[in-house]
Amino acid sequence: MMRLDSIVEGKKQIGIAGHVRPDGDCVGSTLAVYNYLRTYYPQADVRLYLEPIPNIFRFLHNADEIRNTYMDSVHFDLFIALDCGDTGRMGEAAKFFEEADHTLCIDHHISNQAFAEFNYIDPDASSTCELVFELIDEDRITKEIAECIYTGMVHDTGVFQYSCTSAKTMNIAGILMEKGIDYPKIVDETFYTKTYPQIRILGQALLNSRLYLDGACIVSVLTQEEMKSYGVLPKHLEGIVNQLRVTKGVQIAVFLYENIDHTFKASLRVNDAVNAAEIAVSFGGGGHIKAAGCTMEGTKESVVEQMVAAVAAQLAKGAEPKTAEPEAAEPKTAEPKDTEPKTAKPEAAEPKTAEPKDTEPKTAEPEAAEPKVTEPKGTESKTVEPEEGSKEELGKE
Ligand SMILES: [Mn+2]
Repeated sequence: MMRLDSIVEGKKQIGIAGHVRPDGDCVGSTLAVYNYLRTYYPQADVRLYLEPIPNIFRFLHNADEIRNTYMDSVHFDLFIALDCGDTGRMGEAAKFFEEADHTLCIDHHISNQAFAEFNYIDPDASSTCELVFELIDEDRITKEIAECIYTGMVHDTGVFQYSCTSAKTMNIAGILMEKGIDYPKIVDETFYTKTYPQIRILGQALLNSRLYLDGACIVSVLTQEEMKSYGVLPKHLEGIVNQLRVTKGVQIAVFLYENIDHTFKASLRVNDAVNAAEIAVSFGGGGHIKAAGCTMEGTKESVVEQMVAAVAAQLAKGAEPKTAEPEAAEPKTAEPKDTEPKTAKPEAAEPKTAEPKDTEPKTAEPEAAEPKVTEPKGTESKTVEPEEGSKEELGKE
């Protein structure tokens, strides 16, 4: 069994990075490792590189030590990539990783090709934070480290709601709670609370939504002009796609926003036996089965048309009888899965839901400590998923 200690031992110059547009799991996992190394390896020079993090995560211990520039001329004897499916996701920090003597990757993206020297990758894990927990000794997890890990788990599971949440996830959360963390505060202040502009842009995005493919697909697009008029940035749009996803009858939700260069960033979430990652990959993106993302070019109308066509093709594929599958409920793309049955949904076509990783799943829920259940009423149980590779922003500020 891999241990972080055995890899770190003897290293003097250690670098850490997560993915661009850091989300809760990215910030939580990188800071958990950073704080662990600063606590137990004080003699090492440890540097954590991330793009500016959402303000909601600034309460995490040592968040003020995160470096946002990449000019250091140091050579790392170990560089650790967290929550990145590939080196490209590391952005500017990729150069440090590529030049390092030794590399370690800890990740849960299904698309991860084990690009480091040491790899600890489990697509069935709820979050990269859950994997960080597994790599370190439970007794060495301080309250500060526990806060980081718990925050990431909360974000990638949608507060333990998405189907990526396993019994193991809950057990780990329980252990972290016993470390003295203020868990209701973490959930409320980092996940549910939204600023007024965020609430208003969410409303606009919902008003802009349209159903396609007989109601199986919902798409909403926000333009730069709209974002400017509400005073919001891309990082403030977190959670919108998850709200679209709970529309009754919808199998796949797509949220697009226009970038400054007029390309469109798409976030996908699926409820049924279709693979969001396959759709995203066809546009050069990536992610998880249940949550994925990509960047598209074209006019607003044209990107919607291309996306709907890709969704239609994926839905048609999902409808084909699988070859030789005896099992009923098996979605073709089921994930590799682990042992436990994640969500036991009775329905046939239900894929278990792997989660998306990245991007982001926050849902807009207002309440605080409550266990909220965002169930779309009715029919099926859905699993919400988190995101994809695009995790984008979480954002509240
Ligand atoms: Mn993640």
